[in-house]
Amino acid sequence: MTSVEPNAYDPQQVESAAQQYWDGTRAFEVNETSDKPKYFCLSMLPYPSGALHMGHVRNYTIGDVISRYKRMTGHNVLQPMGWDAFGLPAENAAIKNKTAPAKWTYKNIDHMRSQLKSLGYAIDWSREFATCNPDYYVHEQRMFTRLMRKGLAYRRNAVVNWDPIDQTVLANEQVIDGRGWRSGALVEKREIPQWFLRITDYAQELLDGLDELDGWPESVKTMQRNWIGRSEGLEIQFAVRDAEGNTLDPLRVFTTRPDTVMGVTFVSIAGEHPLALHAARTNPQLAELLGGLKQGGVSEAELETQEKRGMDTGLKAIHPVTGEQVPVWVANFVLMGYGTGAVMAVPGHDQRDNEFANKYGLPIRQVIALKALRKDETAYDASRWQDWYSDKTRESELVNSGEFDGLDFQGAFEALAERFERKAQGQRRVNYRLRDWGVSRQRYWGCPIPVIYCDKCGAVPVPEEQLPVVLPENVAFSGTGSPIKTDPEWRKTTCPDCGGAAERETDTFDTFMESSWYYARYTSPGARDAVDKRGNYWLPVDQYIGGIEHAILHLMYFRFYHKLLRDARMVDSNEPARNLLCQGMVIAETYYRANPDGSKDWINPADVDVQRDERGRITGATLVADGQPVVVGGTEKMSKSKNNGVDPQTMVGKYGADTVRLFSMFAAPPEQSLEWNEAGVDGMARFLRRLWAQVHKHAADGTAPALDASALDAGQKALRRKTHETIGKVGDDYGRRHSFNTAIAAVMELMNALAKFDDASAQGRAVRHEALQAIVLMLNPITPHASHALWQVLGHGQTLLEDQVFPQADPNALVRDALTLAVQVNGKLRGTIEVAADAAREQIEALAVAEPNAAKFMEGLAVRKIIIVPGKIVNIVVG
Ligand code: ANZ
Ligand code: ZN
Repeated sequence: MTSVEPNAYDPQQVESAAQQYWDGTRAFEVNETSDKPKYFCLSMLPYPSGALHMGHVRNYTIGDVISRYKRMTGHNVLQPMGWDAFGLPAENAAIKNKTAPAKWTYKNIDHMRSQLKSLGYAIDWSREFATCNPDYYVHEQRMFTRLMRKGLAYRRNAVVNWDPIDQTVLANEQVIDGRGWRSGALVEKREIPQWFLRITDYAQELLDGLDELDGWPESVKTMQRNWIGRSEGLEIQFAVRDAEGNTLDPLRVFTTRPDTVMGVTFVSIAGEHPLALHAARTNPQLAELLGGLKQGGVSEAELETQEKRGMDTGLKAIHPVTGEQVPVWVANFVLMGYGTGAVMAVPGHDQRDNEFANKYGLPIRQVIALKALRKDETAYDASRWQDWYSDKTRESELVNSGEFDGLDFQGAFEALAERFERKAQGQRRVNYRLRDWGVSRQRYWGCPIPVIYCDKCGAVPVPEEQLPVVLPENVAFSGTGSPIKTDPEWRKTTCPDCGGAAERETDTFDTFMESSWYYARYTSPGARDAVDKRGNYWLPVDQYIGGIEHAILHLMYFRFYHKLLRDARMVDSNEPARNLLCQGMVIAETYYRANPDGSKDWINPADVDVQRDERGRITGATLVADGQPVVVGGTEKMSKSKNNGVDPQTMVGKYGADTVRLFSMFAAPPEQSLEWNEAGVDGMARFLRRLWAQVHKHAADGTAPALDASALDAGQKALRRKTHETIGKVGDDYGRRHSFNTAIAAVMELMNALAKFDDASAQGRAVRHEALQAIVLMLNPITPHASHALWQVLGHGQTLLEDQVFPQADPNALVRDALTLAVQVNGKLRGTIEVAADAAREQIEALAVAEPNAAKFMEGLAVRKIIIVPGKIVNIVVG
């Protein structure tokens, strides 16, 4: 691009010069010897999918702004980056492109690294790693073998969601309407041996720890609390008899509502419950039902919504209080993995039991009455069971419950707990919804689970000196089976205990394993163990930034792993991150053309010309290629499926990184959705060009004279006050409020004031110089390249702006020497007056009564009293 103006803003040139300087001086490499306070600013690491998307740009720009700001305010800032490099997409790409997953992954990493570098993030690249590297995953393998020895890693059979097409186990979140999220295949339940980490041992600590995380969003903490799902209740025993009257093993139920025990009219058990299996041996119909229940997903949401199904087992349970015999039913909504896999059914007061009882004609009995309802509603109406459903917040009492009648929830809970404990029929119990973490995956592209199976010795952890168990990278990958499962050689090994022939585990870890401790590895590059003493210097993370979609699983595992590191004496702290910011989505307009069959061809915003009305609203759009209209489909999260992604690389190429960064920080507060619109991007580019021109124009007049604060006239003082007010606001917006859009808006306002300030006097130039320097420094966290260049234009040598002190508001500059007071007549606003800040009372009174508009309203009336609210109002009382 040629330009006529010699000093035109050329982002490409400006950005590569700044980046070269940072690289050449290793500006963002940090160590632990600094005497400044440390600050660890961490953004969630990307999956190397192939190209950065706008969500990444937003996430990493927020992190970068905070990092640079913190460094400018005197902190030793670590901002690292790495790659969450294992995972399914690499396998899918390998099948499609016939390349090894490793090769595809490394190629993507190289490309995305250069994309990140083009955005100019202040990253300490010397600490970069990819989690698929054995130097990285050896540490989680070692951790796992230690956990095995401590009994915190164990193997058991577990029912899993099995995708028959992808040949893999799916997480509950990957089952959508009973089908595999990727393949669309009907998901089957399968039981296979798998490795688990005993996260449930930490359930209470994970729950309690949330109370101390003041810097985490309430919404995330609530989601975590619900996921842990602590409930207090009783485990109660029911004796069981079969149809012939033989006594079987008793069954245990878990209930949070022992107060409803007198309303139990049957017992429901899970299809996998031992009693169900026992009964099915002699009942082919039941056996068939149990087979059918294996179909479909295992998630709770799914169980909640699916049609209630069940069957009488023919077994009878003996009511622990009344001795009455109640039937035992298999019910599809009872989970084997929660509580005891058996529920005392109270159809009078529980929704699921109620639906079930209605469907199968089982008796319904009222045992709770709401005090508020009793006066006018006397007869219990089963169809209105919810009116009688009691929660702990509504005052209720027991009815039809014999000796327990009249007790409230708490009273009944205590009385029944005491009774069952005394008779050894039950005890108090705390249950968590949180399940142990199943870490086995039947996939190739993951970290090998370091276990050896020996016929004599069983499952033996791979000895530490034999780690890492390396995943072969140079493999042919067809998609039918993992290369390490199909290779007869890879698994062959000898038993570390007895030296006999043995086989390796061929499952790999869930990729959440790698992302649950990567933050710690950044602190200790090259350490022989996962973390060394540098970990305690940097940890906990001061600011963590990432997407809300990770609010539950990732953040739970991240907190859990930190506690494992602590218990392995590798870190001192209890929690991995003090502050958490979850950025909102990046959304964009969608465009499409409908096909005759109703399907839609989604068209990328880059290929569309948009028409807008005078208020900027979209009125129509046409396809650039043919000039014909397309349908405007509304804003949606940027995604492949709606083809509304805007490529960051294209934007950086067109406008420069600083403009892209500026727009993504200006267009919305960080937690809210950000709508990408190119008109807005254009506006940011214009703003930067204006700043560029102003600084150059100012510099062209030569070195500015020194500022003499005592020699300023009113206009100069006003501009200087504006400068320092802006400094105060921007510092607070960056540091405390993380409100970057308002910080930018304040700088823009200052720019506008500056544009109107045409004072060529010596002090005028000095005041302008101070304002421009402040603007360049204040914008530096957001537009670091332009700031780097403009700082030199303002007469400084090439330097690292992060080591300049962030501007501080001068309190003297903030003092106003003139005040504006409102003038009221009998309490009604009639005008304003300007007075000196130190004006005497008589002066103010004289100016107020002389105010022309106020004088009109006082005509012919006597002044009775003048009330002055200092700095604000003068009220003249007349009558
Ligand atoms: C009787 C009762 C009466 C119940 C009533 C509720 C309301 P939370 O709070 O989630 O812990 N339950 C227990 N184990 C279950 C399982 N494996 N599958 C499905 N449901 C199960 O829920 C505890 C309640 O969920 C328990 O209290 C039990 O039903 C049911 F008016 O017992 B309740
Ligand atoms: Zn052995």
